[in-house]
Amino acid sequence: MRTRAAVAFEAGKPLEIMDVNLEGPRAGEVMVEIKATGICHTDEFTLSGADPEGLFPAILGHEGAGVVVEVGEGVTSLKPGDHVIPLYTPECRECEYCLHPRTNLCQSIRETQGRGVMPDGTSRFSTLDGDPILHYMGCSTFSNHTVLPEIALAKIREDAPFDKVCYIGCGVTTGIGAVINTAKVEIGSRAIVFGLGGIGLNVIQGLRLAGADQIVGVDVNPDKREMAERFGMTDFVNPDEVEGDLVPYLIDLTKGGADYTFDATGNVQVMRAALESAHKGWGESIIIGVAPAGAEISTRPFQLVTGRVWRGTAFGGARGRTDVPKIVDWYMEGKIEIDPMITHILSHDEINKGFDLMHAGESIRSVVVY
Ligand code: NAD
Ligand code: AHE
Ligand code: ZN
Repeated sequence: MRTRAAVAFEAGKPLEIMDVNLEGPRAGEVMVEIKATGICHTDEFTLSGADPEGLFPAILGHEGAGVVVEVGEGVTSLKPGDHVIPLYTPECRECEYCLHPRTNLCQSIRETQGRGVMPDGTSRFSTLDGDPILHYMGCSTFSNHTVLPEIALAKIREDAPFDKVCYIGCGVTTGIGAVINTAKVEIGSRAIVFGLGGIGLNVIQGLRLAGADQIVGVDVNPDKREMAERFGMTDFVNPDEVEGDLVPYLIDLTKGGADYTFDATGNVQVMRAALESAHKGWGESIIIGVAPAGAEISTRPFQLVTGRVWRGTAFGGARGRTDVPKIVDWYMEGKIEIDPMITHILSHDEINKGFDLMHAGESIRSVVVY
């Protein structure tokens, strides 16, 4: 069939909106009509050329929601009409990783997903001239229709609005999950969140949900303060306004260091500050930000010898098919908020504007509605 997609032909160039060919789902695959997609910083990271796995031409986008149109042979868990959220971290429930209690990183299709193809090694997308176009993070939600493996789709309730719950496909789950699944924050904790964007704000609402007493937000953009306070931030720190070093300032503010710190910037200097502002003896620092190709983190080993812990999290440690429908329920029951973070709604043709708004620091989440 023909569908309309925003195609990334080259790093650093705007997406081109065009008709493309999409083959129907093969065995174990599902075709989905995407109704809404969020633009995540990671899409920009790949489009800019900073992703070592970045491939072109490709149809980016990994944060979406839509409706099943057609299922391939052998698909049992989904049928046409079901509402779904695509999962860049699938959940096969069979691989060594899915069976291990300490990870959500299902590896059953990771190799082909990283090469921009379906598990059988081929792409379903091509130009109208027949040239192949690659998939992205197994999702390609910047296309009105896409094909995904059955194990990469979470079935969700039908009354959930697509233009809001699409954000659960990455940002919401990553931020809240980092607090609940990865850090396992306890009631009464002190925490510091570096970066108050689309991820950091969700870390903040996760900390509020977990009952943290002190939630310090750190951002170089003072415009991020108001929204972060609305989601539960208790103290705001702009590093550019701190006299002297940031780390001792934060240690003092949190009475000896935070129980938990989170990097939601992707900047390796910030990651170091996050680790070093965690409490001596027990503080844990969680890296969420994705750093550019070749970047490395460093600290003195003494920081770890004296009890601080450095950890990372992908998709907030969530097992998508199991956890995403529950997070949709939390939203529908009013336990978490999403609406205020969706600052811009765009048409498919306006998708490049979403990247411009992100560069200008003017948006939290831009959502494209098809
Ligand atoms: P964003 O651009 O919306 O937010 C980043 C924030 O960091 C901005 O508010 C910016 O002002 C602030 N910032 C930049 N430099 C800073 C500094 N030196 N000190 C303090 N604040 C600084 O991005 P986002 O959508 O929130 O994503 C954040 C990071 O998380 C990105 O690297 C993204 O790729 C990554 N990410 C990771 C996962 C995962 O599963 N691990 C999932 C989604 C996104
Ligand atoms: N090259 C990666 C994209 C970069 C990346 O690290 N992705 C994170 C999620 S960021 C979501 O906004 C991730 O979960 N990685 C796990 C993995 O196995 O790469 C890609 O996915 O193509
Ligand atoms: Zn993302």
